[in-house]
Amino acid sequence: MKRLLPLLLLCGALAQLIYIRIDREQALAGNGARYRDAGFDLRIAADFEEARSMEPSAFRIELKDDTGAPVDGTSLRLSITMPGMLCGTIPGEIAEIAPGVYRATAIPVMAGSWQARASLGLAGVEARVSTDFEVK
Ligand SMILES: [Cu+2]
Repeated sequence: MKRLLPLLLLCGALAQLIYIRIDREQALAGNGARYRDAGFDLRIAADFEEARSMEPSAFRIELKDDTGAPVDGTSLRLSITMPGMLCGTIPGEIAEIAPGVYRATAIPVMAGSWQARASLGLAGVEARVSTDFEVK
Protein backbone atom coordinates (compact mmCIF):
# COMPACT_ATOMS: atom_id res chain seq x y z
CA MET A 1 0.00 0.00 0.00
CA LYS A 2 2.87 2.35 0.81
CA ARG A 3 4.26 1.81 -2.67
CA LEU A 4 0.91 2.55 -4.23
CA LEU A 5 0.46 5.92 -2.55
CA PRO A 6 2.88 7.95 -4.74
CA LEU A 7 1.34 6.33 -7.80
CA LEU A 8 -2.15 7.26 -6.65
CA LEU A 9 -1.05 10.83 -5.98
CA LEU A 10 0.51 11.01 -9.44
CA CYS A 11 -2.68 9.68 -11.05
CA GLY A 12 -4.70 12.26 -9.14
CA ALA A 13 -2.42 15.07 -10.29
CA LEU A 14 -2.61 13.87 -13.91
CA ALA A 15 -6.39 13.65 -13.78
CA GLN A 16 -6.50 17.20 -12.47
CA LEU A 17 -4.21 18.41 -15.27
CA ILE A 18 -6.42 16.77 -17.87
CA TYR A 19 -9.52 18.27 -16.25
CA ILE A 20 -8.00 21.79 -16.30
CA ARG A 21 -7.01 21.29 -19.93
CA ILE A 22 -10.56 20.36 -20.92
CA ASP A 23 -11.97 23.19 -18.82
CA ARG A 24 -9.79 25.77 -20.57
CA GLU A 25 -10.56 24.51 -24.06
CA GLN A 26 -14.15 24.06 -25.14
CA ALA A 27 -15.83 23.27 -28.43
CA LEU A 28 -18.22 25.95 -29.64
CA ALA A 29 -21.70 25.09 -30.82
CA GLY A 30 -21.74 24.65 -34.59
CA ASN A 31 -18.19 25.52 -35.51
CA GLY A 32 -14.85 25.99 -33.83
CA ALA A 33 -13.41 26.04 -30.35
CA ARG A 34 -12.38 28.46 -27.66
CA TYR A 35 -9.53 28.56 -25.14
CA ARG A 36 -9.61 30.80 -22.09
CA ASP A 37 -6.80 31.13 -19.61
CA ALA A 38 -4.68 33.74 -17.86
CA GLY A 39 -6.69 36.61 -19.32
CA PHE A 40 -6.67 35.29 -22.89
CA ASP A 41 -9.64 34.36 -25.01
CA LEU A 42 -8.45 32.53 -28.13
CA ARG A 43 -10.97 31.25 -30.67
CA ILE A 44 -10.69 29.37 -33.93
CA ALA A 45 -13.41 28.56 -36.46
CA ALA A 46 -13.43 27.20 -39.99
CA ASP A 47 -14.09 29.93 -42.54
CA PHE A 48 -15.07 27.86 -45.56
CA GLU A 49 -18.06 26.03 -46.98
CA GLU A 50 -16.05 23.03 -48.02
CA ALA A 51 -12.37 22.16 -47.66
CA ARG A 52 -10.64 20.51 -50.61
CA SER A 53 -7.28 18.82 -50.75
CA MET A 54 -4.41 20.84 -52.25
CA GLU A 55 -6.43 24.04 -51.91
CA PRO A 56 -6.03 26.60 -49.10
CA SER A 57 -8.48 26.17 -46.22
CA ALA A 58 -9.21 29.35 -44.29
CA PHE A 59 -9.76 29.77 -40.56
CA ARG A 60 -10.84 32.75 -38.52
CA ILE A 61 -8.87 33.23 -35.32
CA GLU A 62 -9.77 35.77 -32.64
CA LEU A 63 -7.48 36.77 -29.81
CA LYS A 64 -8.81 38.96 -27.02
CA ASP A 65 -8.09 39.59 -23.38
CA ASP A 66 -10.66 38.95 -20.67
CA THR A 67 -12.10 42.47 -21.08
CA GLY A 68 -12.79 41.79 -24.77
CA ALA A 69 -9.96 44.05 -25.98
CA PRO A 70 -7.98 42.75 -28.97
CA VAL A 71 -4.52 41.37 -28.26
CA ASP A 72 -1.62 41.78 -30.63
CA GLY A 73 -0.75 38.17 -31.41
CA THR A 74 2.69 38.53 -32.89
CA SER A 75 3.50 34.93 -31.95
CA LEU A 76 0.19 33.54 -33.19
CA ARG A 77 0.62 30.43 -35.35
CA LEU A 78 -1.65 28.07 -37.25
CA SER A 79 -0.85 24.53 -38.21
CA ILE A 80 -2.88 21.62 -39.54
CA THR A 81 -2.34 17.91 -38.97
CA MET A 82 -4.06 14.64 -39.75
CA PRO A 83 -4.48 12.89 -36.40
CA GLY A 84 -3.24 9.30 -36.50
CA MET A 85 -1.50 9.72 -39.84
CA LEU A 86 1.98 10.56 -41.03
CA CYS A 87 1.19 13.61 -43.11
CA GLY A 88 3.21 15.75 -40.72
CA THR A 89 2.45 19.22 -39.44
CA ILE A 90 1.66 21.75 -42.13
CA PRO A 91 2.22 25.38 -41.12
CA GLY A 92 -0.26 28.03 -42.18
CA GLU A 93 -0.07 31.70 -43.04
CA ILE A 94 -1.73 34.31 -40.85
CA ALA A 95 -2.83 37.86 -41.59
CA GLU A 96 -4.51 40.25 -39.15
CA ILE A 97 -7.69 41.51 -40.84
CA ALA A 98 -9.04 43.57 -37.92
CA PRO A 99 -7.75 44.29 -34.41
CA GLY A 100 -7.47 40.91 -32.72
CA VAL A 101 -9.02 39.11 -35.72
CA TYR A 102 -6.89 36.97 -37.99
CA ARG A 103 -7.41 35.00 -41.17
CA ALA A 104 -5.21 31.95 -41.42
CA THR A 105 -4.85 29.56 -44.32
CA ALA A 106 -3.16 26.21 -44.74
CA ILE A 107 -3.23 23.59 -47.50
CA PRO A 108 -4.35 20.06 -46.57
CA VAL A 109 -2.50 17.62 -48.80
CA MET A 110 -5.10 14.86 -48.90
CA ALA A 111 -8.78 14.13 -48.28
CA GLY A 112 -9.88 12.95 -44.83
CA SER A 113 -10.14 14.14 -41.22
CA TRP A 114 -7.89 17.05 -40.27
CA GLN A 115 -7.30 19.19 -37.24
CA ALA A 116 -6.39 22.88 -37.29
CA ARG A 117 -4.60 24.33 -34.30
CA ALA A 118 -3.97 27.94 -33.38
CA SER A 119 -1.32 28.54 -30.75
CA LEU A 120 0.58 31.38 -29.23
CA GLY A 121 3.09 32.05 -26.51
CA LEU A 122 2.45 35.35 -24.80
CA ALA A 123 3.48 36.64 -21.38
CA GLY A 124 4.84 33.20 -20.51
CA VAL A 125 1.54 31.48 -21.30
CA GLU A 126 1.25 28.85 -24.00
CA ALA A 127 -2.31 28.88 -25.33
CA ARG A 128 -3.61 26.55 -28.00
CA VAL A 129 -6.98 25.69 -29.42
CA SER A 130 -7.90 23.22 -32.12
CA THR A 131 -10.84 22.34 -34.29
CA ASP A 132 -11.52 19.35 -36.51
CA PHE A 133 -12.45 19.62 -40.17
CA GLU A 134 -13.12 17.32 -43.09
CA VAL A 135 -11.35 17.60 -46.43
CA LYS A 136 -12.87 16.32 -49.66
CU1 LIG B 1 -2.95 11.91 -44.32
